[in-house]
Amino acid sequence: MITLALSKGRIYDDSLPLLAAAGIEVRDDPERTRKLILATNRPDLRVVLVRATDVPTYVQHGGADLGVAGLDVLLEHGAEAGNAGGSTGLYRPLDLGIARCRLSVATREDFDYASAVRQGSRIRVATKYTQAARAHFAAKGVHVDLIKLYGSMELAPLTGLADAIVDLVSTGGTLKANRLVEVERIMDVSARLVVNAAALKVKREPLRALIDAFEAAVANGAGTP
Ligand code: PRT
Ligand code: MG
Repeated sequence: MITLALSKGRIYDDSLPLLAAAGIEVRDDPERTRKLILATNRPDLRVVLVRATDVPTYVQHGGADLGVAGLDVLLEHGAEAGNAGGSTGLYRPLDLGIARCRLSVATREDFDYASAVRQGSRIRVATKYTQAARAHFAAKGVHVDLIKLYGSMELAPLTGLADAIVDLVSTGGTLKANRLVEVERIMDVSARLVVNAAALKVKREPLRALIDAFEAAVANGAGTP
């Protein structure tokens, strides 16, 4: 049996066309069932639904053989695992090009980020992405006090909790609705296929075939809308 870890929402939705292109159909709709293990048209393949941030944990520890996770999630997970940039036991073979967004710095419209940076001021930055943020500001030589949040980062500059946030942006609608402006793009983000390294040895043939099928689907543009 091969177990594929996905998270509900955009990762699942964007993965479906890639799965279809690889000849895989999921038997249940995650929005309509409370099941966490979903069968597919392949008797040897099942999908497990986990939180987006738990996908690398499942794959790393063998709760799933492979999974789909955003680069943002992988970078933060790697840092927590004490291994910035990548995690032991996690093989990252493929950029799926789905769930695309960017990690950016945003501030209130009336905060002069450029001059704060130029003057070498200490900037208070609220974010869920502390690892990526720390690396970014360290590389720029900008002094920051990082404030870890778990959600609704947009609120931080509006309440005076922070001068800036580091958050994911796709349409920019959320920033705009909260009168924030994107002042710096840190990196482009997309979802990656991750595979348990030990499983890749034990279940080599079927996992290789699956990775190849995903690769072909990506190359044929199945993941791009
Ligand atoms: O929502 P939950 O707490 O369960 O978990 P999650 O937020 O980790 O999962 P989910 O499904 O929201 O995101 C899964 C992955 O999708 C992320 O890890 C990213 O790699 C990717 N992704 C792509 C995004 C976005 N686009 C995105 N726009 N993840 C989050 N957002 C959020 C962003 O944080 C901000 O609040 O959407 C808002 C901005 O969107 P715009 O369109 O208004 O700019
Ligand atoms: Mg979310």
